[in-house]
Amino acid sequence: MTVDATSTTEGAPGDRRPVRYPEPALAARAARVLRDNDTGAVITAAPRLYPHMWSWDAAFISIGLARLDVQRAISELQTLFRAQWRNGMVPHIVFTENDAYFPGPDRWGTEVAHDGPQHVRTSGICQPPVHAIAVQRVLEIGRRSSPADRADAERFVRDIWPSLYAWHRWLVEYRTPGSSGLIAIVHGWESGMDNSPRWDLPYAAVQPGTGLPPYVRKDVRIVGDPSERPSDREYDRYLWLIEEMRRAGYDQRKIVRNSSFLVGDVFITALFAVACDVLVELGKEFGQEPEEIADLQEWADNARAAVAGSCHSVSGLARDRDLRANRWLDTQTVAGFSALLCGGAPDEVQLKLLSLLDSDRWCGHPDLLAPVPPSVSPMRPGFNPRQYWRGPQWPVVVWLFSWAFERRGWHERARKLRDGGVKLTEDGSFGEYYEPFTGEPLGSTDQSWTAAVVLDWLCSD
Ligand code: 2M8
Repeated sequence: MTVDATSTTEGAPGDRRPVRYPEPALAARAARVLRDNDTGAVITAAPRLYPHMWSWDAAFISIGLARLDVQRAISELQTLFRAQWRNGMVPHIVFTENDAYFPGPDRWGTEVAHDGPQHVRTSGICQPPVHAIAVQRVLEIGRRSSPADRADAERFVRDIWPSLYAWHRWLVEYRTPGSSGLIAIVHGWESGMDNSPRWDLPYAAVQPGTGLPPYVRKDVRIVGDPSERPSDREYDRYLWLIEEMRRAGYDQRKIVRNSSFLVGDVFITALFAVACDVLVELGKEFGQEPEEIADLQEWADNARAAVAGSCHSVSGLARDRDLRANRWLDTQTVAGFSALLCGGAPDEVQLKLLSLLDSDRWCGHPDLLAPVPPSVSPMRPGFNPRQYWRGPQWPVVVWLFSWAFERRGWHERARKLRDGGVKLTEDGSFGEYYEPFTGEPLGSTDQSWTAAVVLDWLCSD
């Protein structure tokens, strides 16, 4: 693609966006965001709001980076996996020296853990397991790039495969309690969808104790409108859960047994299923241990069955399960479409989900700027077009569905999501998330994962 970093298109009168970049200029801007957010050691999730490496952000970032520099994409994933805990967990944050983010490494205090890495400071929870998906994408891009990139990418896959296996194994060994088969999270931050209404009921049961050390938030000083961010009451709960884990020495068995929050996460479970499929494919190609490949096959089947088993008998929507209160959580969010990511639900359920996704309750809502799924249906009470994970659209979520649909052979659907994702982001600001009716970028701008998925879309055939 020819890259023209300067050209823009002014919106016509009545357009909801004042400026639109043609694709080559948009790609050039996305590349610049990734370069500017590069500290030399890591690419931060965002320049001011998130000045560290986040686990699932790093996976998406590596996909975008591979379009620019395969070696740099590989090193980003290697940096993340160097911080992998000895028990297999890939931590949700790998901290840089920057102290502009709260809660930072001192608040997490993961030094008390037996399994943490020695050379680097990390948080003590995880995030969605999308890394195998990123590794496969980097491989595909590397193979099409040059003989040297091909060789590097293949060596990288061979080397990182056992670490990916260990990460998946950790999720099965430590995080599949209960009979639902869903992978459980012990903090809403593990879901990646921090204060989604999915977690309102389980969080309501979290009572911050009197021992919660005082704190000062930094995020609300950085975002333009603090009311878009989670409330202080929500932060008390987030921090209380960290306090519980710190007191448990980050011992996973104790945490899963006792923490105030334990929820089977259907979106993570669906991503896990499909990431296991990807690892099986890579494992077979690169001659990994047959027993480990068989484990992954079994884990994928179990996870897929758990997602199918969570689907509501009438709506078909997949549901999370509150494992403390033993109840299904019926909140209707984009995670309800999880069965479309990994397959496995009966055909009639999947058809129902596809027609719901197309309907005016979701992507077909007449007022959306771009026909891609918002985090919550615009028709649901509680939908808020500006509030964090309670209504806006996230380009990375769109990327995941478009990637999964392509993989499932639904090329036209995948293309529509890709086109919608580009339309959403064509103002060139690379927002963290977008107001679905006006397309206003919200949260951070120059968010690395947004730039990365846009680059991938623009460079795809
Ligand atoms: C958001 O999460 C962090 C906590 O992990 C925060 O709000 O401070 C989420 O959107 C999460 O999914 C994302 O990985 C992270 C960095 O982009 O920001």
